[in-house]
Amino acid sequence: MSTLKILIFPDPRLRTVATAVGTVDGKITTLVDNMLETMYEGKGIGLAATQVNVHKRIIVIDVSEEKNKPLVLINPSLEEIIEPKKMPYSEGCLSVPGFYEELERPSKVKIKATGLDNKNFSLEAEGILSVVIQHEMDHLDGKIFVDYLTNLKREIIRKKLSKQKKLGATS
Ligand code: GNR
Ligand code: NI
Repeated sequence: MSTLKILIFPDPRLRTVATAVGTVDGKITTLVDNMLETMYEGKGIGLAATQVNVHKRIIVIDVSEEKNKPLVLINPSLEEIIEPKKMPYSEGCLSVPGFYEELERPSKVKIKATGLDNKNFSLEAEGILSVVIQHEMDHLDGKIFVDYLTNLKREIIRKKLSKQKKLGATS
């Protein structure tokens, strides 16, 4: 296993719309292993392939306390918004390091996806899992949580991260 480099906002490659995975093969399972290692190393609770510059519809998530319940979603799609009532949650992103902002998303959703075994399944998610799934599915469509903020807030974040990159800052 190895860790992968995470693209940082405003990298334009984060705007790529990912394409569907055909069948899950060894190449995909290796990528998933490396995405999980990258997510755990970054202390993240989710990671989309887009963030590691692979533009395929693959998401890994682990919202467990013990960090031992990886969830892999291949070609995820939203089936139903079960509870549209918005849930406020302070979101962060490994591609937007150091910035957290409260967003509101539907609190309960039903999604379908393919697993590593190539089988389709449905999943009802609420609470933080619902939030993270929606955050990750946005990445696959080239969308980042800062897109929901005011232009002013997004510009401030963009300028700070661009300056850090120029200075070669590590955090
Ligand atoms: O680690 C992460 N934490 C998080 C917190 C609130 C809402 C969404 C997230 S996902 C984020 C990891 C990440 O960037 N996934 O794309
Ligand atoms: Ni993110």
